[in-house]
Amino acid sequence: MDAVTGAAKALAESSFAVALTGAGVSAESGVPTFRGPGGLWERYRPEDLATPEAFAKDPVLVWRWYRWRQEVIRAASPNPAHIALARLEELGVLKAVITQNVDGLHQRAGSRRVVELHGNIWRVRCVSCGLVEALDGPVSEIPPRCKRCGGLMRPDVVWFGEPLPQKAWEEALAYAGSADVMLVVGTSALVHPAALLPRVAKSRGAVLININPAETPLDEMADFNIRGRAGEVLPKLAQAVEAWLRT
Ligand code: BV8
Ligand code: ZN
Repeated sequence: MDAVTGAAKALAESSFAVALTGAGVSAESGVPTFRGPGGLWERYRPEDLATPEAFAKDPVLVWRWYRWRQEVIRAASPNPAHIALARLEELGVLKAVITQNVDGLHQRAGSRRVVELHGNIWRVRCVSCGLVEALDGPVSEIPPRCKRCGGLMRPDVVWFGEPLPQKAWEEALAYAGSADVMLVVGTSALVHPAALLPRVAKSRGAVLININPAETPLDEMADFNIRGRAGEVLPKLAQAVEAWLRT
């Protein structure tokens, strides 16, 4: 039995499957991964821009990077990978998508239960009074100012060196601890603590399915390693799950 069929059978027979996604799921929507080609931003390492220190030093530079990403993401649409994950939730197979991505594309594809570990690029937060606001497009002024106290607004995302939102992390841990199948897609599994979640699931006996065109540290612990792009593999996987469910 090939990996896709085996993975589909495991998903179809699961009672609590969850997904963990990384930037690779949005790559085929044209949203560059952190380490992918980024034009102007190739000069900077994400660890140098997505940090509180970088923001304190040069909020305008950091905001220019985020506004550029907001423009890219606004022009992007969910790709077949996002849509297949929403379909697996609709089939009652996938209980939740835990994502490291901040682009909101899972929600736009129709996924309802999405845990955002690293926040969302379409929200801003005041560094002084904590006011959180939803954006309906890229920020117009740089840096945006708080309408309540005039303080500096930052992207409401988790930067390197910052703790993850308590509620999101606890939900993600609970899902990983209850899963009997975890579908890991498009993540290099380098960023912590998100990278711990597949290990938590595996330690509780979950079947681990890993979809990535490249090798990752998860390969040796995954039950199914499917080498491929999310936009190609996930629609096939969702179709195969539907076929199993009909048998
Ligand atoms: C914290 C939001 C402590 C912002 C992001 C040394 C060892 C271990 C850990 C550390 C260490 N030094 C420092 C740390 C901690 C650090 C960390 O893990 N660093 C890494 C780099 C080693 N972590 C943190 O700082 C975290 N916080 O630890 O706080 C603490 C605790 C309590 C109290 C105070 C402090 C916070 C981490 C969150 C950072 N924010 N994003 C924003 O988006 O702007 S992380 C960001 O990078 C993304 O969210 C993503 O998750 C991550 C990785 O980026 P990418 O590599 O692009 O994406 P991904 O990993 O998903 O890889 C792309 C994959 O897709 C590749 O595998 C590729 O093969 C694949 N792919 C490509 N195309 C496709 C595809 N797959 C499928 N289909 C395709 N078509
Ligand atoms: Zn404020």
